[in-house]
Amino acid sequence: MADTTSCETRLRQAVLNGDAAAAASLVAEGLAAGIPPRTLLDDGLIAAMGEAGRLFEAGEFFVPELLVSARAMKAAMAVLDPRLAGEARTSAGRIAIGTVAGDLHDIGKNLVATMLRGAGFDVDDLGVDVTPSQFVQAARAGAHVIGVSSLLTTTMISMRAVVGALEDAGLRGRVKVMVGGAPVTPEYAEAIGADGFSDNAGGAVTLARRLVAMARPS
Ligand code: B1M
Repeated sequence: MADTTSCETRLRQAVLNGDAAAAASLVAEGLAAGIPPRTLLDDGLIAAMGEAGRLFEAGEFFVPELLVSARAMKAAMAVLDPRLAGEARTSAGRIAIGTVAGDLHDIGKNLVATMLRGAGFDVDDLGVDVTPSQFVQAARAGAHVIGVSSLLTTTMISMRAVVGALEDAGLRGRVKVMVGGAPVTPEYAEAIGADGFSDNAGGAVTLARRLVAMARPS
């Protein structure tokens, strides 16, 4: 009998099972069947990571399970990325993005970077465990916007250090700072002196456009 379970549901399950090959081929199958890339992303991949977090909190998943799920998500993202990125050609501005010092979570940050590239930004991805001085270096290299991601309540405090380091380097007047990540709130962003916050990748693109216009007045 044919499997009538939706592609998004099977994709979610493949990521939770840590089955990278199945996750990648389900994305390809979904795209070929005409399912919009954003549906596969939101209802398949992001939903799976949310469920992995819930299982972790409930004591049903441990770090190894999170790791294999994250690996499956990345394999699926490699297939989805070109379809999310679109075909923008002229540069909308320069953004350096990274995950703060002490924090190794990069799935959300990578997603934001993909969406920014798709919207035409030149993105310098600094990776994970990025120190304040590395963000300063990226600003000196010409970034209009510094994007800082954090997934842990214990590391989000380093976001304040990034803003402080940019101030100390005398760069705060010309570079804007945007922050995001699951524990970050608009109130926290304001309290640390960041210029903007978004809780999702699409919103990050809208915010980046606004911040680049402020950093690079026409
Ligand atoms: Co970790 N982890 N983890 N983990 N992990 C969380 C974050 C946690 C909430 C799980 C839980 O308890 N429910 C919890 C944090 C609790 C807290 O701080 N209050 C946690 C913990 C405790 C830990 C460890 C300490 C576990 C341990 O070792 N005991 C450890 C820390 C390691 C470290 O970083 N030093 C750890 C490790 C890991 C893995 C390595 C196993 C793996 C990460 C793999 C990787 O990223 N390469 C992992 C994972 C996968 C998760 C969960 C399950 C999923 C995170 C994720 O990828 N979400 C997570 C639970 C959860 O979030 N529900 C959890 C999907 C992603 C698309 O969403 O990253 O939120 P997100 O990004 C979104 C938005 O936030 C926003 O846009 C993105 C797209 O919509 N956004 C931005 C993100 N950055 C932005 C930047 C912007 C703008 C928007 O501008 C610059």
